[in-house]
Amino acid sequence: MQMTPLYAHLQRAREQRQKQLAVLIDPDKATPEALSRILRLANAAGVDYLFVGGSLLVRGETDACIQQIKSQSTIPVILFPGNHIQVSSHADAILLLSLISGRNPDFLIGQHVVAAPALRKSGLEIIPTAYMLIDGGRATSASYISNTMPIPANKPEIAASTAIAGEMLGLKMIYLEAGSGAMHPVSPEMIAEVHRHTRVPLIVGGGIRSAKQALMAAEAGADLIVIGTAFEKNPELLPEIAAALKNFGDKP
Ligand code: 1GP
Repeated sequence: MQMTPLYAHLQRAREQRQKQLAVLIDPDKATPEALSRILRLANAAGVDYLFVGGSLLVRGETDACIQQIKSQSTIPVILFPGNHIQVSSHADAILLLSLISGRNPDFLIGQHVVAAPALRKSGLEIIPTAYMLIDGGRATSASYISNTMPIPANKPEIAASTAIAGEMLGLKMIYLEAGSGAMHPVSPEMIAEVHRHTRVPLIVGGGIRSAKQALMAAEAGADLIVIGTAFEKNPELLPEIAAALKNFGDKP
């Protein structure tokens, strides 16, 4: 199997039980000033990745947002697209998300077909990702826009079977998503069940607001934690959560 740079890095981190942090930047919400502040904190804290995207971009300024990031940071930028138009060759990589928790063909393969020629030309590193929406206690943009039903939070066995199927289909990462601003993050029980049954790097995000919640997800088997809303509301949380994940292996 040919290894691509960022994916190889993600796999190595998993093998070495290092926990990584991605900051999610929504180009619609991040003003240039707010973005500069987050980037200063992310650079200082040694954040591993910046995810850029959202379920619905009203202003659609992904390119400008990434150009600003690239002028102020060397942290790799990974596109986390809500749809096929959110492709920017200024990024380093893209999570090619197949929404395998849902049964909407457009988000399983349709958007991918439309984006494929541009993706091939873009030079972006493509990371095929099994994207799974998990019920986080309230309706989310991702669920509404994709017109799909999330997996019930108390059904870890459904999440595990879905993740196994995704891995068998050749997807290279699994992303358990409670939805941006979720009331409840994905439970440690569900993360542990998915982790037990799969080998590819495991991303967990949605509703994580504290170092304690980030560590619980990491302890349960998440390799990469994604946080957006909490840092938008309180950027000062960033150094604390980043440090907690970096020191994960130091605990007795
Ligand atoms: C959403 O997983 C991400 O796609 C992050 O969610 O905004 O709730 O941190 P939050």
